[in-house]
Amino acid sequence: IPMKQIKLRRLKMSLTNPFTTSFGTLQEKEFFITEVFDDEGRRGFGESVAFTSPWYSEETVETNHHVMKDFLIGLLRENNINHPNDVLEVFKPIKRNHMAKAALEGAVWDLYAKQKRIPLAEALGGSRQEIDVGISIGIQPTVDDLLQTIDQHVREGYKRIKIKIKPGWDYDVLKEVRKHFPDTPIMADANSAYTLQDTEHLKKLDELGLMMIEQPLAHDDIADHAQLQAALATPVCLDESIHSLNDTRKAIELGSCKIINIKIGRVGGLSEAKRIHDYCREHSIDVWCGGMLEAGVGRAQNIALTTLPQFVLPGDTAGSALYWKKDIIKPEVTAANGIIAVPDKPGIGYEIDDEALESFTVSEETFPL
Ligand code: OSB
Ligand code: MG
Repeated sequence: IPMKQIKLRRLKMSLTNPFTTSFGTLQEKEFFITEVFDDEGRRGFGESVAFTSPWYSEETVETNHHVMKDFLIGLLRENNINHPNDVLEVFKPIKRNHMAKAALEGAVWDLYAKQKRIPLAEALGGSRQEIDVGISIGIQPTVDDLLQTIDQHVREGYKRIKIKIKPGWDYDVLKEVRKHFPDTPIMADANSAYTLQDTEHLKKLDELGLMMIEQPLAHDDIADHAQLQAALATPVCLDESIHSLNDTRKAIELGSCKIINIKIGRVGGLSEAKRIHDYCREHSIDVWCGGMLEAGVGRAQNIALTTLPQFVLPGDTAGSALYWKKDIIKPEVTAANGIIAVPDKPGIGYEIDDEALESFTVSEETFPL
């Protein structure tokens, strides 16, 4: 893949609503937009998804910057990339730092698809023209606020509602939600807020008919989740615990979960995400595409990935307007009745809004490739 230079652009964007999980509240998003250029003026874009604090995983905006600048870009420069799948191999000497790797790999995928003049979805092997999406609702100040927020999004047509939970904001809240929304597909995400000692308490959730409970136990655990899943009727979905195809295989073999949330950044890029998808398809494990409060580039990648056939459950990639006053892509992502139309233009399929991109840019650096 001919590539001549790469730009790392640091952006700062304010969320329209603060987003609260069991690990903290996010109000501002700082991240990198990566941009690879070829000789013919084509530009491939990627996005880093780590937050400023290592709350979700150990990566941060700063570690993404350090690892891209001091290690990964050099590997891209020194090695031949014939296909975007090669990037994963070329980055192998560097351990983990999956979000940093995915930020660069995504830009290579976009450029590759643009050079081939095909949509990213097609380059990945996906065929859906529409995808179903749900919405993730952060922890709210009161149960009334939560019920009102849910009501609004149910009326907008989102296909399932995900509710963030933590000790003290779980069973009673969800029971109230279920009472008001008896037929709505509802799930809960704990972001690692519990331990096996909470098993009896979590078993109470079984009566609420949740689609799944996401990442109830430690971020670095697979074994305890198997014990918990054996005790629960509610399917366990793993998010934070799954970093690779290997983690996926072990979790499935141990019975640690029945569903997997695939996030491109968490697993080191689109190629690994696709491998995880393929493995889950062979093993009849349902998957869905998670979110990291992405701006438009990350959102577009999530949409392209979700066109693969085993993404049978609605993902977290809601419309741009739920996150940003203004997004960095044209048109912005919109979901009508919980359905997003997959773009048919080359690459990520959305234009970059260069003016918006510029307005959110805090700093930028260019490196030869
Ligand atoms: O656990 O899926 C998560 C947001 C930030 C960090 C972790 C998570 C989330 C979400 C929202 O649930 C995803 C989104 O709407 O992009
Ligand atoms: Mg999660």
